[in-house]
Amino acid sequence: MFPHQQQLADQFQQQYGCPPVAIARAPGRVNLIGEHIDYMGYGVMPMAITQSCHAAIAWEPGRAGAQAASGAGSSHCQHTQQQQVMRIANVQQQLYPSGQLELHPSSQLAPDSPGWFRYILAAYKGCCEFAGAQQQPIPSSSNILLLVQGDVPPGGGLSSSSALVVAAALALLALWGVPASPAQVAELTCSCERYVGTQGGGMDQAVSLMAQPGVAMHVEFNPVRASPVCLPEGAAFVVANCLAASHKAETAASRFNLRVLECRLAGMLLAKLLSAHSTATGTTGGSDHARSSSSSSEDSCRWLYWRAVKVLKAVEAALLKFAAAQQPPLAATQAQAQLQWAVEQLLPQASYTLQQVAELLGCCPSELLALLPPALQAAAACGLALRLQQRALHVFSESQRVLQFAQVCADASLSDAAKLSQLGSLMDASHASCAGLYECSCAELDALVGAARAAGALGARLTGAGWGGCVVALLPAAGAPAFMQQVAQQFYEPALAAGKLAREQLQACLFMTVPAGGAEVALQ
Ligand code: ADP
Ligand code: NG1
Ligand code: MG
Repeated sequence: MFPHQQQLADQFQQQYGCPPVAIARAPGRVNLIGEHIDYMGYGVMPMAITQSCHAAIAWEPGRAGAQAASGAGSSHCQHTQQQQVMRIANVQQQLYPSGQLELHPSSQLAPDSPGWFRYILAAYKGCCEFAGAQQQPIPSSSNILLLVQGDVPPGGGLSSSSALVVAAALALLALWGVPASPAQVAELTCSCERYVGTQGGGMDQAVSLMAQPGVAMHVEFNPVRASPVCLPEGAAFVVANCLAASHKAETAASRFNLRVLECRLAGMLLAKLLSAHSTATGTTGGSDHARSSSSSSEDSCRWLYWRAVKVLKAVEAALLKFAAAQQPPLAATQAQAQLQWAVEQLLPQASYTLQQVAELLGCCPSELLALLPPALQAAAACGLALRLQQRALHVFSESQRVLQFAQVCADASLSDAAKLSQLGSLMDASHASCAGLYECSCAELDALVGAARAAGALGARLTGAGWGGCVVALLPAAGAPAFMQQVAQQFYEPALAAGKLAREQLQACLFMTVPAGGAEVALQ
């Protein structure tokens, strides 16, 4: 039995007058390093936290027993009688009002629905798609009852949203009796959370599902997988909330999606420019036309066709080849320096307009937009300056830092103290890159990172998407209590004195965390 399970079962009984069939628990996460690179195909290094979201579920009694609509060949639920609905309530009724959702895979949220229902609807749609693809029947003749309870701070960069989506999806699949592996649920919830708006990369859902207690997880993608990384003895991680909330999905044209767009366009442009360059110099071979007749050496560059580029990871190998082929040969031999050099050569402007990107790609803006999903089209429609070089430089360097972080953790020749110090430096460098190149920090986060370093952190950085939310700081375990006291005094006392924070909220804003286990489902 996991914490809150019995309590939630009792609350469910009280709310709906029947017991739940299943209760799912999905944890939030803190990302140690690897920010804004999952959606560009690169691995990241999060760990689960104990704060979780729980979803208790049952069929509503009193209607004919659930019948299996055939999901075979179709992901659509069938409705023979009345419209099937899901009745939804939250233990925190004041914050998250109750209501109901009409259940149909193509249903839209009614305008007066509570905002948090977007995540439940997304989970439902994702589960319908998954069951349909698996030719699994979706029972649809009874209404569904759902009760949610969660203690992951919302808008804090600790993935309260994905904890909710994962818990809801696990509960639904359990109710329907549709089997799915953690990796399958990770893929389906990553895709379906995009219905809410943000075009994320899958880190949050994957670690929530696949985390193991006591270790960080190196999460990689395509296909999604997670391997444990042992952290050095004596490492302590403290999470601190900067008190500015970061709600990434508020608008379709969010800051988050603008970053995804910038990275996607940087990848397309790098592929196009590399193709042009290689045609001229013969270094990588092939234009972006007539691929079907290409020779075998050109075959290896087939993915360079710019229209097909979705992630910067796909461009990295060609960039390295480009840098290595320059005359005179580069002095810097390190992959990271070569990458940086190549990006600076190929994307020299401080910023680009969509029109300029389209011109460089040899198409018109509308043709370019047509290649993007609607959420990225909406981001492009804002007409903001596109800082392609800076975003690409962040992604390439941050992905290297993730690998270095894993290498330091695994290096048996290093003492634990040396490991801690090197990990701290990598975390500091990550924050500098997020703040400078990626511009996803904010004044409050920078002040808190500063306060953490002044209080003895070996490294500190924003965690999650940024623009508010939390900082994660690395400390030698023995120093953690004094650190927390000093940060509380320096950062939170002024907020307490000004009445911006109640003393009982402090514990949720500043806490030490250890790697927790992943999601679980209890059938009642
Ligand atoms: P983050 O994932 O960083 O916490 P998001 O902006 O992505 O921030 O998600 C926060 C949103 O998730 C909230 O505004 C709310 O709609 C939803 N949410 C989070 N926790 C809960 C909860 N316990 N109950 C209901 N909705 C929740
Ligand atoms: P948070 O901070 O939990 O919203 C988001 C994305 C991640 C990742 C990080 C930045 C979603 C659901 N989550 O996390 O995939 O891109 O930002 O590293 O979109
Ligand atoms: Mg989120």
